[in-house]
Amino acid sequence: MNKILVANRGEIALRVMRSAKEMGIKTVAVFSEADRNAPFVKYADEAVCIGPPASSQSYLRGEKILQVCKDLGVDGIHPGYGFLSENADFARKVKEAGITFIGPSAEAMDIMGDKLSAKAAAKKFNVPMVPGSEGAIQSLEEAVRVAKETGFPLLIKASAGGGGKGMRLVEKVEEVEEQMKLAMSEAKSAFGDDAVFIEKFVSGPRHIEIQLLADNHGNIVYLFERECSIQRRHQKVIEEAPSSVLTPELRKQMGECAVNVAKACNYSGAGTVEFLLDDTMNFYFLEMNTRLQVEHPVTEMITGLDLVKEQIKVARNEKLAFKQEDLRINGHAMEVRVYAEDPQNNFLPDIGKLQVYRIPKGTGVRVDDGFEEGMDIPIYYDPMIAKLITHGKDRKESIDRMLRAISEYRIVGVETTLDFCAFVLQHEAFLSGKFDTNFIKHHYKPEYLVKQDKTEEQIAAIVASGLFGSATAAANDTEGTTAKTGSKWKKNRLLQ
Ligand code: MV4
Repeated sequence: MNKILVANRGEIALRVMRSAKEMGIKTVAVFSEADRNAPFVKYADEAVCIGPPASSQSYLRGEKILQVCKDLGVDGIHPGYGFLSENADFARKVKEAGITFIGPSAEAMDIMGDKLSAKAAAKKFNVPMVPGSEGAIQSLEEAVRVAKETGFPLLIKASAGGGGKGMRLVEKVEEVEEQMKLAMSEAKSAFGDDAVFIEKFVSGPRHIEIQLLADNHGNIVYLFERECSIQRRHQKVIEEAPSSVLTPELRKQMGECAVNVAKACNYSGAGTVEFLLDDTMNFYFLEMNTRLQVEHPVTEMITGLDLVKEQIKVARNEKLAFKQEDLRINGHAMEVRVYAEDPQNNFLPDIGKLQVYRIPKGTGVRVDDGFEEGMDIPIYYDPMIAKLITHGKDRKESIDRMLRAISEYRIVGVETTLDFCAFVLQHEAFLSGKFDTNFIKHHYKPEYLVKQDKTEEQIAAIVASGLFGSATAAANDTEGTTAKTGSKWKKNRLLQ
């Protein structure tokens, strides 16, 4: 492989290109008009504008991207995450064009993209499932019968859904028929497929996912787990590896089950198997993500591997250079997602100009970002500014390091989730490891982040950034009147 096109944008496009560069592989960026000045565009050896800002007119245009590949002699495509990364039809077209798709086969993506076929495949390998229906529910009568057998509360899930999309909670038998009708019509309009299934509702579960790596020669290893239980409306807030609750025995059991899920779809490349873990430490298969995930850096920190390099090596048909016995967990890693969202205002996206943007540094700190000071956060895409990752000898050190790194981060111009993350990291329930996917619902109120005098905070942030002159100029710029002033919240301070 001599030249890779990255069919993505932002931090992940840059992250992929860095690994390609280390491997001596040329890189091509494709970008929308909104990303013309983005670091990933400057970093690439070649860059081509593929359309207007809207994703549907740029990053989702598979045919256009394939044309760029042909024009520039590209021989591999890395899809990153989101956009076309889990689109089996795109993977098929890439292959038909004689280009290597850096990811699993279209067939594996088809099986795992449909939750019912994913469960059917995994079931053949004795992977534990939440009790519920066998396959799609065919009638309202069947729904009522299965619901009674399963017990309440239960979930109706869309087979074409996933990641929390297309789920309905049903508390009692009288609601089953109505909720079934609603679930099916919603699934039909959202996904073009009305197939739904029933699962018993696991209350207060933890979200544990296993990172896998498989080559094209039948070798599969698990790179241990990530715990992603701290979520808000199915958006992950904090991820860590390893989980603070898995024993070595449970880790091995879940790892081997995940390997079986990969076998069930003849998987190749990097992939992730999601499990729910209940309060009695029973685990259940949820779904498999057939892409590199946002939170992959925590796995890189504890294993010492570069997952993008591994993906590229697998795509070049190389054998994995290590076996399961060779792998060890080294220390502990945390990741927080830094979003341009306002935690005081229902996490509404807060887009605008990064008037001051200074990243934390030092031992055990990694920042994967795709912005520079002075850039605007575009309104067209996910408002994630950066991923802040720390590594330490144990969980405590990774948390202490994260709090230190958050306190060094300087962002003026947009509200961010940094202080909100600091709140979570200092909470007794988080520190003790006794938390589940309801943490934010149970423990967070906007009042817990203390409002601070705007002017005082703004001056403090600008002075601390060492950019007094330039930031003052920016703040005085009359054309910048829509740009907000800095973070209003006291750093790392907890009410109560
Ligand atoms: C569940 C569940 C409880 N019981 N399934 C949400 C995302 C999707 N991957 C599956 N999800 C859930 N499925 C049963 N049978 C609870 C969730 C869930 C959840 C799972 C992982 C992380 C955060 C979550 C937040 C709410 C609900």
